[in-house]
Amino acid sequence: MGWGPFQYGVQPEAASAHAPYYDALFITITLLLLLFTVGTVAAIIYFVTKYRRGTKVDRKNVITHHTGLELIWMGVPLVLALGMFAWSARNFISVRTMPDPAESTEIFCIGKKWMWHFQHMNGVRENNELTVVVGQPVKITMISQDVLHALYLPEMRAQYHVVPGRYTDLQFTPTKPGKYKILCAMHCGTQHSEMVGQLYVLTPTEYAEWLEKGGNRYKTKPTTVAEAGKQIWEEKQCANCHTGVDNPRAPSLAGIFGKERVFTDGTKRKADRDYIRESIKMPHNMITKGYENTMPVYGGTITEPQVLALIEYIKTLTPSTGDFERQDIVNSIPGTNRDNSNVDVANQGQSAGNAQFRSAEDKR
Ligand code: HEC
Ligand SMILES: [Cu+2]
Repeated sequence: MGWGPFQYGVQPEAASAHAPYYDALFITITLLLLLFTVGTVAAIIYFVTKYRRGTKVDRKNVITHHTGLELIWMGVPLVLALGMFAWSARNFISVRTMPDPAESTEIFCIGKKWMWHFQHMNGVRENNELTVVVGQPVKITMISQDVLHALYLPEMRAQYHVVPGRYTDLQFTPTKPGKYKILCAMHCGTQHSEMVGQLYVLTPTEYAEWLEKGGNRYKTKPTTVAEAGKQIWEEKQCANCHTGVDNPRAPSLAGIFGKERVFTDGTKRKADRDYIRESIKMPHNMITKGYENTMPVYGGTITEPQVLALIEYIKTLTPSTGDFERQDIVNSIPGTNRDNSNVDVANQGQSAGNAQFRSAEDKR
């Protein structure tokens, strides 16, 4: 859909109960602004032309005061401004009033550099993805694990700060099934623009199916070990960082099997099964040259059969695989097109401060 600021059309799609109210107010204020801007500029141009030096116009009887006119130009904007205030306040109160817990789905959200974790009350967890049912009010309780973030769901017209050390909340009622954007609206660090995800609004039947699969949209019946590995790869969101080619977040794993890997301390090791296993379970033991220890430690959260399957899948990777949907989203946001062929070493250096933070956090 076009380029840069025009990619969304004039407004993102309106897909929540609140969205039409938001849009009505937004469009009214924009039109009023346009009206005043055009009116003022037109009057300026008219008078500047008419009374410019050298024109033959009547300059006698200059008006110094006109009570009626002054009342109009103070009164009309005052009424309009108060009207906008009252209307905005009403919208604000309605969007900030949380739904009745008995009639809504409650979800927890944790923001961290640079990911969104969601947890449903039934225990289903999602990373950079959130699945909800159409028509059902959703209340999200949010907190940040590090810096200020802001959960932004443009199609829901919902946005609120995610603050470290304090719970905040946000509500919306999705009205149209579909796949929408999750963004971070607070500049939170070097990879802020990649703190993105997808919001899935499902019909009740689709949602039931999704729940049946344990809240996993990827699970089909795998036939080979490598296919099982692909599912774990998708579930664990390895492709958030590992894409087909080396990028600032992580090295590509395509074709690394059997190759010699070089680490930051200058040592080398052949990428055999044991190496890949250790790299997944204890990634901080060996840090690939050019990277930081920012990979999550999967040690306790991944089983041996899963690791074996992942190894088989990694063997099948090529530069054009392992690049999942998320990549499209990242690339569709202006300014975040990652030219992977052109890894910027300076950019990698910038995350040095976080590396320390991350490693502390991963030891939890
Ligand atoms: C938050 C980003 C991130 C995620 C998610 C992530 N990794 Fe990594 N991974 C890295 C980084 C950065 C490195 C390089 C530094 C290092 O060696 O620890 C790396 C290195 C590796 C290596 C060693 C690569 C080499 O260069 O020799 C393997 C294998 C690997 N990851 C597998 C995985 C698998 C499998 C998953 C999913 C279960 C995964 N990673 C998830 C960031 C990530
Ligand atoms: Cu953020």
